[in-house]
Amino acid sequence: MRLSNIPLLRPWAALSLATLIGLSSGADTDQWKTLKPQANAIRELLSLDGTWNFALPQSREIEEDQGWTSVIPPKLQIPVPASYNDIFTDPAIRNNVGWAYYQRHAIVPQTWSEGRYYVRFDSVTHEAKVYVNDEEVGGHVGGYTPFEVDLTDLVSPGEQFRLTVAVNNILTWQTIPPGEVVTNEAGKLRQDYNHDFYNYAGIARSVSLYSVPDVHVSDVTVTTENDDEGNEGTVNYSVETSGSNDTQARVTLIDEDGNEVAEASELEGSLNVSPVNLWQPGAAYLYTLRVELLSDDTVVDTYDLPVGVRSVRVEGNQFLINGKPFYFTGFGKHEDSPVRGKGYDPAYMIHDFELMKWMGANSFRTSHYPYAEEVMEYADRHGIVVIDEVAAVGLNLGISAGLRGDEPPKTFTEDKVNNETQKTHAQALRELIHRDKNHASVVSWCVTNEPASAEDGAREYFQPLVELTRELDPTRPVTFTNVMGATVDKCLISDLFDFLSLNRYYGWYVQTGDLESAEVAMEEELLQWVDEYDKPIIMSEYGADTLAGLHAVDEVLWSEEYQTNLLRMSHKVFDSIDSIVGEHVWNFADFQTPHTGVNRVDGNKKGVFTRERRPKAAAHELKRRWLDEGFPKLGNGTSGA
Ligand code: GCB
Repeated sequence: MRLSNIPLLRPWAALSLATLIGLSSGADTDQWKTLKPQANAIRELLSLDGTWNFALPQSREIEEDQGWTSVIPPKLQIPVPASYNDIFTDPAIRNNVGWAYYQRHAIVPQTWSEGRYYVRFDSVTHEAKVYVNDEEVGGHVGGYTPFEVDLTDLVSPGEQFRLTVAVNNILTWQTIPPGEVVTNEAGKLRQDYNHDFYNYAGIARSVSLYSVPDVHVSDVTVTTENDDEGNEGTVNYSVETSGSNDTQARVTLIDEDGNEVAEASELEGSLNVSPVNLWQPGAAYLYTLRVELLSDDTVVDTYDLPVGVRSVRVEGNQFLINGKPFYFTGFGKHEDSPVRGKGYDPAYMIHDFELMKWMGANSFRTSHYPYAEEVMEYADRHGIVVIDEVAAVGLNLGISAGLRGDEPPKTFTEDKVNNETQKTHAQALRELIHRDKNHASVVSWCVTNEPASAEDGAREYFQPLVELTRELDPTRPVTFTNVMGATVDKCLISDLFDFLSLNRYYGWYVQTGDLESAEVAMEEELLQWVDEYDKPIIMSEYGADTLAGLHAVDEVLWSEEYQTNLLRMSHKVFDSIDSIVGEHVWNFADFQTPHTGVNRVDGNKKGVFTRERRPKAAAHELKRRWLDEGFPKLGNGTSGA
């Protein structure tokens, strides 16, 4: 589906799960089914990151403009990976609505004459069309998950080719996340959307060329089981190959010291390890699952997958990791930094993890979209727990209408969030789970952030998506974040989920400036959820906008003291309620937002760090709390980080 073609609308309310699953995958091709490339004795991997040429189209219609059929001059050059919006000084680029072109030349090495080779995009936001010389060879819809194009029959080894990527940043009611393009009073296109982060666009993650042999590993899926003590562990695995089902294989599990601890010779099976080193929060242990494909005892392909053995389940009002109650400390985050926008940056990534470790944060939510694969790998390696969220944010017209004091329009209607949106949403879930299914750090899927869950149509929209999520991965608990106002008596979907995630702004958007009243109101509401559901509750967002450096003796909004006091007040309430199993402060760092709201001053300032990652007073408050040995909620074997 192209973003630029708004599909015909059909009544969607009668959609059943069977219908949904009976639909095609929602993508035109299976270019999204890409296993992360790696270099080893058999496979090669070349980065195409660096400086590309860049241009906006002369006209709005990509078919008319056909910018890819010519060489884009190096007048404007752009770093990959990065969002394009903040790189240049020209407002036409920053505020572009529609297509933009990236181009570079590349060569498939002469030595890759055997086997197949691909170009892989870790993400292009939000839609990509890929051209090799003058020909369109592939594309992808969805700004936060990878895709690849098989180049084998398109370019010869040793041949230089022109690689052009047309990038579209348009959001419609049928994209995830949704949005709407309007023509403003001055006759210009403007992208509107209902989420509170800037619509950064571009080639935000790495691009690579990679080679594989003809018969190769095309996918690996693992699930793990273990007893709570770590005496016995099992790695269930299943390997897909480009060859036939009777491809010979050797599958080995290797421990961190390089010892083989289990071996099998089938493409699907279970490997037992006893005793097993468990993957634990704050104490990660990763085995390597090495898959080798054989032909007459010669290894023809090999792929290494890091595997953490751990179990996750919800029991009563507890969230258990390896059978022990886990209490989440940490944040809702964003991929956001100055100049790069949403571009992947390893320095910011590792620094963020180090700051979280410094203050005892053991977890985060990938609010509000899948993060770079490197982030997930780092979380696996360092024992950080992740709630993995799909980019389904802004399925709620009530929030911004509420802020303007308008009567909220309906969200789930034929001309807004409809059955086509649901199809895109289902595909986004497929792509997220396909990409992240093997990460030990991922303990839950979050299928949406703050939808209009109290509105008619919410249940019909979400029930099939929750069922699809469970079908795609029966091993991880499923959640969504509930918006303030969709209270226990009004929310139509909370019973569908394994645990509750509540975003609450007591003391900020309500009871503003009055923390005493906020405490009473928050406790009262949380106890209603506890009474209604015997489920764990994570406080998935709470916080206050804070201008770093603004200090006050009294309770002054936007001051560092107010943010600290609001967190303290919230923690007092959380500590008094058993079912609260986690606290994710909104947000880790200040981040950029659309420039269309008067309630944001150069972005959202609810970070406990500034956008440049300098701590506000709240960071020290959280550090004191989360690393305090007497912290009432940690214990039971869970650790800070
Ligand atoms: C929310 C949203 C988040 C916003 C935040 C805020 O509930 O989930 O995306 O940034 O509130 O600061 O208003």
